[in-house]
Amino acid sequence: MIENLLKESQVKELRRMLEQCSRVVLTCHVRPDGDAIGSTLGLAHVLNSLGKQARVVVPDQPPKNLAFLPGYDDIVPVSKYPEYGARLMKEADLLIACDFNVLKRQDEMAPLWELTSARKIMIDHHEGPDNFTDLQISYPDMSSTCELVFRLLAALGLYETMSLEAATCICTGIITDTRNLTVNTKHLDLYYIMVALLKKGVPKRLILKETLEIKSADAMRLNAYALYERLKVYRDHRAAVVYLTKEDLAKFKYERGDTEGLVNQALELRGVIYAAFLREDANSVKVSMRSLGSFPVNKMCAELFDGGGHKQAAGGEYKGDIMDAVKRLVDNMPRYDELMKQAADRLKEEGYMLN
Ligand SMILES: [Mn+2]
Repeated sequence: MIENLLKESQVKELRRMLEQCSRVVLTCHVRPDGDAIGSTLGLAHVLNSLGKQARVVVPDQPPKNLAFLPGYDDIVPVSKYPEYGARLMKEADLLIACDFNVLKRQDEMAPLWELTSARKIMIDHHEGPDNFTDLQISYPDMSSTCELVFRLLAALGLYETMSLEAATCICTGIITDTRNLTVNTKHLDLYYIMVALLKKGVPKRLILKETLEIKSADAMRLNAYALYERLKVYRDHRAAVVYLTKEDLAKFKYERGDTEGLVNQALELRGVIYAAFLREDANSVKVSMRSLGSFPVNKMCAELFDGGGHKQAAGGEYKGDIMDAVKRLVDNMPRYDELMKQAADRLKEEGYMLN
């Protein structure tokens, strides 16, 4: 029931490289999320159970809301342990890069790649990967790197040996990148993959609670404040914009991840087809956009905010004042009205009640 969507030659090469290695470093992008940590830790569990010495070495500290994952305490953040991280990189004979497509996504950790003579594999689902590994396993169609990891393990015949710990990590990446199978679920057999993971005894309720539902009181109030004070709807353009200034963030003791989901909430408004969330950072404005149907927020982010991403989920950055960034977005909305109308017409045809 789970289809084999993988290139046979890649699976073969992966098998060969895994057979030959003994010391493996698994790594991911800076500011890791559930998919980055789930895929690296999940693979580490599997490789360790095969008798390899696998370690997860990441650029910076993973977020606290992933601390429930088995193996979390053994992760080595290079920002905290630079020498130990460098030594593990040097000693490795295989380096597996998960959930990123360009080396600069490793930030301060990228230079460590020059220290190692290990063979290198990319396992990722972002579009337009750079060529910086010996084996590039890149499937932009996949919901998550964890979906890809599961398919690879299944193709290698390792499903039976997958421990509950490994399954829990892999399931977490699928759940966080798809917001519990509500977005990005292109392959229908992803549901069968979930069944296969649940059969291992994966604690789905715990994963949902820890990754998608838990918030601090400050974070909850920050979100409420944002929606009450800083949300504006532009009916004529079927758009919603919400923003937070540095002062707003300081008032509610903002921590990374606190505004996760805010842009999706703005998109829940009836009649709205695209939403933007702008957050004032130390020296720039971070922009995050979401859309329904065919409206391409990646185009908008590329043209207005030097960014990009997927059609329905994209991001960018603005160097300057936050109110200027908001103005830039709003002033440019008419330019995208034609695309907005096309998207709206198609959604109506599909039965969406847009008003
Ligand atoms: Mn991902």
